[in-house]
Amino acid sequence: MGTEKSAALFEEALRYIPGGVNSPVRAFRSVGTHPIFVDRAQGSKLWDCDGNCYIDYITSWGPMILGHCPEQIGQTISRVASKGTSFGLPTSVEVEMAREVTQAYPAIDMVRMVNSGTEATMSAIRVARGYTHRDKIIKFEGCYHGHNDGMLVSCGSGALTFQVPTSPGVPAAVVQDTIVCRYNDLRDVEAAFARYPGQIAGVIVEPVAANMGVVPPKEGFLQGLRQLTAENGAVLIFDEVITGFRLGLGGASQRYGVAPDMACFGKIIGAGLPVGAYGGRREIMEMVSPAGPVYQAGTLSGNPLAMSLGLEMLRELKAHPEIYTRLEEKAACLEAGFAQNIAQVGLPCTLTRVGSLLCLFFTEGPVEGYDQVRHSDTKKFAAYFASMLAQGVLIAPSQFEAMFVSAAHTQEDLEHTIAANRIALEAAAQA
Ligand code: KE4
Repeated sequence: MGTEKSAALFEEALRYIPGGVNSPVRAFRSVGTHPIFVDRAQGSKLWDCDGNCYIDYITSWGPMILGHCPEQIGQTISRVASKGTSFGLPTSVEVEMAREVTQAYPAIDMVRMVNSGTEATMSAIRVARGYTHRDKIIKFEGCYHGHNDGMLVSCGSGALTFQVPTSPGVPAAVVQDTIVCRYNDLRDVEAAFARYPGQIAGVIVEPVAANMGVVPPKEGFLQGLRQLTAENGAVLIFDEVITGFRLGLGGASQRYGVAPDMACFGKIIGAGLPVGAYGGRREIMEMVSPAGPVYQAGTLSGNPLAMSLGLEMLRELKAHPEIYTRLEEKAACLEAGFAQNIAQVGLPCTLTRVGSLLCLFFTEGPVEGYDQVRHSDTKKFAAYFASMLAQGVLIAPSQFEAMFVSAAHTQEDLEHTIAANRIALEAAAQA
């Protein structure tokens, strides 16, 4: 089937919405076609408005770890919504959510709910600055922490996809306190601390970089950041908006055995509704208004509907930790199948995987940071993406994103995906 309805919708959307979409990477610009418009999704499948069915590996960029419309979530929506959707006053479900998050993530004692990952990282950075009375923040090339001004420097995801790492509209004064280091390069971080002694409030890092494709932390990288920040009185902030509750209940902190001072969450904790969160050690979080002087607020923060759905999701994951084992197995199955295909087609590709996050880079390995990632052949990726889509497999429309495996992906889905990957690699080889 064609995608005429999506094309027509996109045409109209362009009249009213910048770029026709409400978030840049959805525009399919980097893969040279118009986006598909979604009609519905169920489990591992997603249907566009032309009736085409796809195995979905975008999964809303991570939230749908259980697949679309999991049974227990659907029942909650009507039950909760019938009692009211927002009050602007505290509710018991916010206390339950805060308890679940802090119990799952031992490094943090307290957590504040916000409405997006961007708000979470923006707020965490403000708190780190308020706590240390310092201004500078270290981030890493290719890492994306949302679109707050100070972080729109050498960032990943959509900004990398469009090769505009530093966005217009961000005053130079705002980014003068943002120091950019190379991911996986502790010497860079050491040099920054030596250059700015006593001035660096914190280091914010994706413990597994998943916005320049998936780039795992090298052995000792996270541990080194932990040591350097402790030695220099800086706050270590793990941006676990993608990895939180994805790599396990304790996220990357648990997987790599490194306890940050603060952590940011999003995506999975909202089960697809707008939610973000930031947390930290008690002495840090008690800086946050109204407990302390650092101001942060939000009309819909802790929204009862979003909290209720997120709580259902977290409780399902907590009650069934075998979900994470299955996710690991499914992603490993894809990785093995892709690796076999790459060897047979003989294309210079690098496959990375951490848990249920995968990425196929069209560049020689090893891929350890932005320096290697940026050499990826995005033309070959575009051909690969188009072939996968035509074969009913929907992956992120950008080389610089992750492939997300969900609990709903079946063995049949995986086998179809591996077979499609082989054909799509041949298509990329011709590009
Ligand atoms: P949001 O403000 O989009 O909820 O979260 C920002 C954010 C913060 N930190 C990390 C590690 C993130 O991955 C994100 C957002 N992720 C992208 C996907 N790579 C969102 C997709 C989009 O921008 O449309």
